[in-house]
Order: sequence, then C-alpha cells, then structure tokens
Amino acid sequence: MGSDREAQAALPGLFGDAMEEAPILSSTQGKYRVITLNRPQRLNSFNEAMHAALRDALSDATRDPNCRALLVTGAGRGFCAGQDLSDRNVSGGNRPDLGQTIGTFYNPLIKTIKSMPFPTVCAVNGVAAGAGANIALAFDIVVAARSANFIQAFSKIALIPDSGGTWSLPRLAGAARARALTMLAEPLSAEQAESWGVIWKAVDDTALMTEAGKICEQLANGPTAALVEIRRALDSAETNTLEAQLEHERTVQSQLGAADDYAEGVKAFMEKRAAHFSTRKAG
Ligand code: T3D
Repeated sequence: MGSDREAQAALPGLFGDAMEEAPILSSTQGKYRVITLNRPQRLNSFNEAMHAALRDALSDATRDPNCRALLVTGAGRGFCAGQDLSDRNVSGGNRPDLGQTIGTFYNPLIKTIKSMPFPTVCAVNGVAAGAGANIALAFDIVVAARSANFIQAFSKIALIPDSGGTWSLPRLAGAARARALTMLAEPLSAEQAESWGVIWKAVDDTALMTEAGKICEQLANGPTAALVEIRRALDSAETNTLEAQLEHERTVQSQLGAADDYAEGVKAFMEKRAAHFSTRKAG
C-alpha cells in the first residue's frame, strides 16, 4: 500500500520540496483504513489529481480482504471545500462543461462511497462546503468536530447542489430546511446538524479522531455483510412501498440467516461471550 505516501507523511523533512505533497494519505489501523484528504492549503478542495488519488485509495481498500471499515477525514482546518475553483476560473466564452466533470468524478465518487463493501465513517474535522458537504453526507456515519460546519455553497456561485445533495439533504434535514440551506447557503453548525439528524454526532474538536476511531473499530469488528445490507435496506426504503420493503427484508434476512456470522452471533449470545465475526463480501 502507498509506501511513498506513508513515508512522505511520516518524514516530510526528508522529501522536502522534491516530491509533490500527496493529495490523499492512506493508512491501515487494525481492521480499518484511514483516508485523509490532503490539500490543506486549499481546504482539501478537489482537483483532478485528488479525485484520481482518492479513487485509487478507495479501490485499494475495497480490494483488501482484511479491510472491514473506512474512515475518511481531512488534513488541516477544513474537511473539504468541494471543487477547486481555481481550476474553474475561466473568463470569456471558454466555459467548462460541469456535466462532464460531475459525470466523470463526483457522481462515480458518491456511488463508490455508497457501495463500499464495508461500513464507512466520515470524521468532519472542519468546514465542509459545496461537494465537500455532500460527499460527507454520503457516508454511513458522520461525526463532526464541534467547530465544523456544513455549507451548501453552490448558490453563491450560481449552481445547484450536486454530489447527491438534492437527494440526501431533504431526506436528512426535511424539505423546508433543505430549501433554505441550499438557497441561502448559510453554514449549518455541527451541533445544529446533529440536532436536526443530518449527522450522527458533534464532538469536541480534540476528541474527533478518537471518537471516530472507536466507531470504526466497532464496525470493523462487526458483521460486515449485515452492516452493508442495513445500508442497502435503508436506502432502498426511500423509494420502496412497505410491501416491497417487507419483501426485501425477507429476502436479505434469508441470506444472512444462512451465513456463518449469524450462526456465530447466536452461538456467542448463548455462550454469553463476544461474537467473532469473520465474513466480508468480496469487493
Ligand atoms: O466544477 C465542477 O466540476 C462541478 C462540481 C462542483 C462541485 C462544487 O463543490 S461547487 C462548490 C465549490 N466550493 C465552494 O464554492 C466553496 C468555496 N469556499 C468557500 O466558500 C470558503 O473558502 C469556505 C466557506 C469553505 C471557508 O471559508 P474560510 O473563510 O474559512 O476560508 P477561506 O479564506 O475562504 O479559504 C482558505 C483558503 O482556501 C483560501 O486560499 P488563500 O486565500 O489562503 O490562498 C481560499 O481561496 C482557499 N479555498 C477555499 N475553498 C476553495 C479554495 N480554493 C479553491 N477552491 C475552493 N473551493
């Protein structure tokens, strides 16, 4: 796994200016992967190099059979400020095709996060703006530093929310709040986001990585296939009728009930000990 990147992160002095700062850092913590967006001087906003490095890091974690959860955070004082607008600062008639970049980078990223073969946690360490806010909301569990905030910055530059924001925000915050947050582009504090149910928890800044790490560790020791099926079932409930959803639950429960993790879970309960779950669907 990215040894140059790890070495550079650990020993920046040795590399000096000779090597470009890696836009994504990736490391393994026990059974889970930690990925850090690493363009702090631009609040970890996305350029194409960062998209490509993140895609590689996610695919590397997916292919690793020992990886059972993912933790994503940002370096420096921000989580992610969305698209790097210095790549969009064009004048005259030479306008970028944003549909093309969204189709190439942002939409695949959201779909990848939503379909990771293990649970995902986002530790929002600071401001999450534009696509950065909506990328955070694509994770299974979002924990944010109390000083962080979420800004649907799009209307300030005459765009609509992308990266799934028009889908996730009304579902999480409700339609009225989604309309005001996106049209006014006002910052939503981490504490307000928690009390509205947009994120799981706001925690003290200094406790963020410890708290997110604890959650990741619990998930990484959990029944991976069942946890992924919980995500899928909750997502499919957004569009299913009750009847279709009951049928979905029946089908999935039938599969999970035949798997080793269920047998181990019940056995551990009967033996009054912690369960040792082992299965993970191939990525
Ligand atoms: O383009 C496509 O492909 C379509 C897809 C679009 C997806 C999108 O995400 S569109 C939305 C893009 N993002 C934004 O509009 C957010 C822009 N940033 C901000 O509004 C503010 O920076 C923040 C509210 C996030 C934070 O404000 P503040 O006051 O804490 O920090 P700052 O001073 O504005 O930013 C610090 C530095 O980061 C600054 O650079 P400097 O002056 O120190 O050299 C600033 O220019 C830079 N920075 C922040 N955000 C971006 C950025 N540079 C490039 N692109 C950014 N998005």
